[in-house]
Amino acid sequence: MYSTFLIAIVSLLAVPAHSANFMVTVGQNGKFAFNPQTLTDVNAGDSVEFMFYPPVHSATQSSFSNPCVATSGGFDSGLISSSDFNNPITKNWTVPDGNGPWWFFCKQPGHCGMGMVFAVNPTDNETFTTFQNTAQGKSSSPGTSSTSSTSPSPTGGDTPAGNGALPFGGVSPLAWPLLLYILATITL
Ligand SMILES: [Cu+2]
Repeated sequence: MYSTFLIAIVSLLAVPAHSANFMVTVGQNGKFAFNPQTLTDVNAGDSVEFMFYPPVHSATQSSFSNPCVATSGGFDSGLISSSDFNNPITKNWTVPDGNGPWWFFCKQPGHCGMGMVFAVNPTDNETFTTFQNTAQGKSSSPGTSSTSSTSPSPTGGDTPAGNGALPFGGVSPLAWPLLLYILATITL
């Protein structure tokens, strides 16, 4: 009887705090990027609110090994077409049971290849950097680069969004359309 009481107390203490809501912009300021690009310490029952900016983007679940391929049965906002730069269209994803990681991309043609990807709870073995490099077709080696120092990933909530340029393998996301245009011109 006493132990039952104790178990009841312990399970009450184990109940997690209120679920959190994380806001993630998609394509804000004309960038082919999610912001933040990663969320960490996300728990089951939390929700991620994707905020879609013009012109057309999606938040579509994929996998670490195939960043630009939709996972069957996974979350997919569908292609969201918006024209109002001040009032993004929002879609919510409720985090399922488990610790993740969960991987996402934008399925509008061309965007994933420019590194427009997003991760929830990436790990030391499956890092966001590797995921994004794979998306860009730049996967150098399957090994993990455990010694490389990466800049601290923004954590959800308390990091100011919409700050300066995000690293895209050293190339500004705004430069990608220009690069692609130049490449297309050269091959013509
Ligand atoms: Cu997009």
